[in-house]
Amino acid sequence: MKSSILSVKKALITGITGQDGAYLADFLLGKGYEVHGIKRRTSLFNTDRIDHLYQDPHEPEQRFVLHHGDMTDSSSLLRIIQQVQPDEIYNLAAQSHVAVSFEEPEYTANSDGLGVLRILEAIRILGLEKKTRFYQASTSELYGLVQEIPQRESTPFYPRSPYAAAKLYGYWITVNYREAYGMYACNGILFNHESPIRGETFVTRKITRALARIKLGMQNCLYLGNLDAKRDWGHARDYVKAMWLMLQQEQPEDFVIATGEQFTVRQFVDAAAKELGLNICWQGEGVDEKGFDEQGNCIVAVDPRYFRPTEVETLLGDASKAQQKLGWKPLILFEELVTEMAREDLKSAQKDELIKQHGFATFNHHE
Ligand code: NDP
Ligand code: GDR
Repeated sequence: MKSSILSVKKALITGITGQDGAYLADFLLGKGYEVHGIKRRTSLFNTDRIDHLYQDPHEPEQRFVLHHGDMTDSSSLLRIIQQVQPDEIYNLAAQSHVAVSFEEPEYTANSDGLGVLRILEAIRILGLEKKTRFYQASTSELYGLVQEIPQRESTPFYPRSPYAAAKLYGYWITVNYREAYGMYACNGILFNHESPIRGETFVTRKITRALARIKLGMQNCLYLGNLDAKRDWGHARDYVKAMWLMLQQEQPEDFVIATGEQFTVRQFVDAAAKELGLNICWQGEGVDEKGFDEQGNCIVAVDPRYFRPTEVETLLGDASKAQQKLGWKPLILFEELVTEMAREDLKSAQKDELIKQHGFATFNHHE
């Protein structure tokens, strides 16, 4: 029927090939949205996380469409937004690795800071201020050197990396466009959230992936940086729902999204090892120089290469505003998250091992 076709909402997701983009696309398709995503050109396929959503472009009704674009390229963003005329934009694209931001600070500022401005300006230039609602992927990294425990919407920011400094600009330019032009624009200040499709170089996935491989004898040692860092870890599936809820309110506001529980990196290792039935032998506890203890057990060792010039030692969020106003609370907590990630990584390690046993090489990815 014509009327129902007309009422289909359109969402545009930048960073659709990332962890959150994939979960959000799935969620919005389930809500009946037409979902458009921006992916950047890469020499290898980068759509693994969303391949299950792919629709043959020759099919008549397209509900999932990908566009080539880049956060550093205004004209591509302008063209896509003009073409799609979205009701909602979720700006998830970013160089999102804190440690890498110390190595590529200028690029990080460009994509994570100015990139936000480019989208807001495109909305304004195209006269979509009253039509298009905007979500900015802000972060608990803004709190950095924390000024208050737990952190809430009113806690002062103190960024501790080029990534966080770029995101600080993104946060404030979103607030400014809301105030200056009456746009429906909001910041989700999301604390760390993970899943089995988390990027392999973030600490949680690095741990579950490595321990699964160690369990199968495919790897000897897991090298990590600061084991005492404390994080408030939730599940990405819960967090993308909060993003959507933020764009369904009468008034645009900023919200902290977190579990309210905190664990150290070391505790994450212990929980994952327990799930996999592995004995962890920590560096310095009867371990020889090659990285094995006397029984040949695996170890976890500290490699200062993974220390950051300035570290965020502790993060703990208070999401009571989100609970009150959005009716949001996390459904998946630490233990269930670790279990799901460890089991999924064990399955993929088993698959890799099988491929290897049948004479096909599997490659190690270096972190
Ligand atoms: P990922 O690193 O998994 O995904 C980032 C996405 O951004 C990928 O699709 C990536 O493309 C894309 N991207 C990177 N640079 C550009 C660019 N220049 N132009 C276009 N696209 C680009 O991050 P997450 O899914 O974990 O996070 C989503 C957002 O939320 C990010 O902005 C992150 O900073 C923020 N955030 C994340 C938190 C978390 O714990 N996960 C917590 C708080 C905020 P490609 O696949 O090609 O690399
Ligand atoms: P973070 O996530 O920096 O919080 O940013 P990450 O998983 O990279 O680090 C968490 C903590 O673990 C310590 N750590 C290590 N980190 C990595 N990556 N590799 C290691 O070997 C290692 N050893 C210890 C880190 O020092 C840190 O303290 C994530 C990203 O998703 C951001 O985009 C997002 O904004 C924030 O979460 C909220």
